[in-house]
Amino acid sequence: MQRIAEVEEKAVAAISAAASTDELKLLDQQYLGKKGELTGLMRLIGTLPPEDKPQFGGAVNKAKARLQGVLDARVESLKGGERAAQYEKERIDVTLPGLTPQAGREHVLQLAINRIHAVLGTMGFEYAEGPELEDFKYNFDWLNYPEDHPAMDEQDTFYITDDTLLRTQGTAVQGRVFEIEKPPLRHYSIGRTFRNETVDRTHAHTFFQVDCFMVDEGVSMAHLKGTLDTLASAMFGDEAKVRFRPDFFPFVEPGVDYAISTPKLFGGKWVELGGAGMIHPNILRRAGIDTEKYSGFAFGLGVERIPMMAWGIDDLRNFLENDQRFLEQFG
Ligand code: FA5
Repeated sequence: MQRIAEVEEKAVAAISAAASTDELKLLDQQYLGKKGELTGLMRLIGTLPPEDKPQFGGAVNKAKARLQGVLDARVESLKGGERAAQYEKERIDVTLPGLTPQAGREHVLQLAINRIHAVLGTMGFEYAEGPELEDFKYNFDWLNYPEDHPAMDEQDTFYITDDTLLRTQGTAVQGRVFEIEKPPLRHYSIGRTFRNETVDRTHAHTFFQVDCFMVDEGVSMAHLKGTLDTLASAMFGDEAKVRFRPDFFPFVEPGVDYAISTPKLFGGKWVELGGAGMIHPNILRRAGIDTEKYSGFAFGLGVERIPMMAWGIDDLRNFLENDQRFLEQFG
């Protein structure tokens, strides 16, 4: 009997001192569980004389019931505080302003491309597209490259088979249009081109070109100049001037390279933009076009040069590195 009172007292003291419901769970096991101290006392009953058994059993059960009551009460009182602490930890302040999702923006090259679409579209040119994996025929052969012409080395590229390659110039689209349409023609394309090129500040292995051409009666270099003047003013402002210098491309005769200058940029220095000229009669004849009646101009340009010029970007590798700090500045 003495022992029961001792265990009970010890247990009540421990329960009162417990600081958390977890601790109480342990105490529950320690005293009231299957292997608990009070439960253990009950087992002593077998060693007692028969007349003492009922009294002893009753005392243990009473102690157990009382302990259970004390324990339950303590659990209740600690639970409230613990819940409050948990709520506090997980509290969401609904009055805080929300996080604005970061919206993307159009890539600086896309901005230039959009502008070119707008300008050439307004002048009546129709958009045409060709594949990036192009036939040798359209990229070189039909563009009047004589066999083994050194100009093909200049644009040495990634051949996939003997007859297919990653196109080196947007001009390849010309032959695809000639195959399905007859003059009068006004078309342009914008797309990726590829060259086996040593990469530096002004050269990439993958870059964008615009190619544009027109075939109609009486088309001359004056139309070419007028179109390029309009394009230059739209891209760089009214003061932009276009300069032609003789150059060679197998698919034009005469051929020129052209540069742009405006007082606002690079102190009016000439910046080369691309090549141009009158479409070679061999090409028109191959396409079944009467060269007595029709003539045409063509020009091509590198898209990267436009934002480089407009914003003074001095390294075109920036365009494809996807550095947010660079891209965020435009648009
Ligand atoms: C051509 O590609 C001709 N197809 C252009 C043309 C079209 C001439 C129609 C006549 C008639 P070229 O190789 O010069 O020409 O390239 C044209 C422009 O593409 C260059 O002026 C330059 O702006 C750009 N470009 C060429 N190579 C690279 C390169 N590796 N990286 C970035 N831009 C380039």
